[in-house]
Amino acid sequence: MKMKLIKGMRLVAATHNAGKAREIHALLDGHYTVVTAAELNLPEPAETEGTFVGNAMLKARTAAAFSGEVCLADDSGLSVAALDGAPGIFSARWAGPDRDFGMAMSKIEARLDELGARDRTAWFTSALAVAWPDGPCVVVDGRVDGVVTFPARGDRGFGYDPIFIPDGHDQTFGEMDPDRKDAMSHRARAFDRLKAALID
Ligand code: ITT
Repeated sequence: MKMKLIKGMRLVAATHNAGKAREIHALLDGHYTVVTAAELNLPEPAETEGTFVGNAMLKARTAAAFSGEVCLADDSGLSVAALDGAPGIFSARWAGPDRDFGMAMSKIEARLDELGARDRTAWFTSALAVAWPDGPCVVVDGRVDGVVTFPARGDRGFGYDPIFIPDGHDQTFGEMDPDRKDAMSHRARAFDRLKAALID
């Protein structure tokens, strides 16, 4: 009974990534008052876990402990099959301290070239965790499959969106209308599961 998200309540989005925060707002559809960890000046924990799920829980729990509020965290990333799933949980770290995703996308292309790999299979994963300040934490994940393409195309979205084409589509996430991305993305699929678990 207690572990539900009641419409109208305030939720802290435990993220410092503006692109993610925008999508979280859109996917919650105005049903919650969302304030971000960046707005509350909450500290960013080191992502020491080895999985998306582990790091999402770590971020949600840390934010809940500091804020005393219900916190929602997303840990996500792009995995490339020919690179054994890299950059994966290291997706943000591949972009360096300046969060240079042009560089991170070039690094993926360069690694594929070095390997002579032709397989462009890739997927995005999002793990979403909701933590209550008194301890409980619920976590789900979602995935969207596709391919990576070079050169990068489109300036919408964020991060690796300009090199990712979801299966069955021609546009990259970087070219797509944000509403279309939000209808099929890894994050949208994780939100569907979260809503099924936590919203009556
Ligand atoms: P927070 O931890 O503060 O939320 P972050 O950017 O560090 O922000 P992550 O550790 O989860 O977040 O890193 C995931 C990276 O993967 C992120 O920086 C993006 O570049 C990339 N990524 C995740 N979802 C994406 C999406 O929908 N489109 C493009 N890139 C995405």
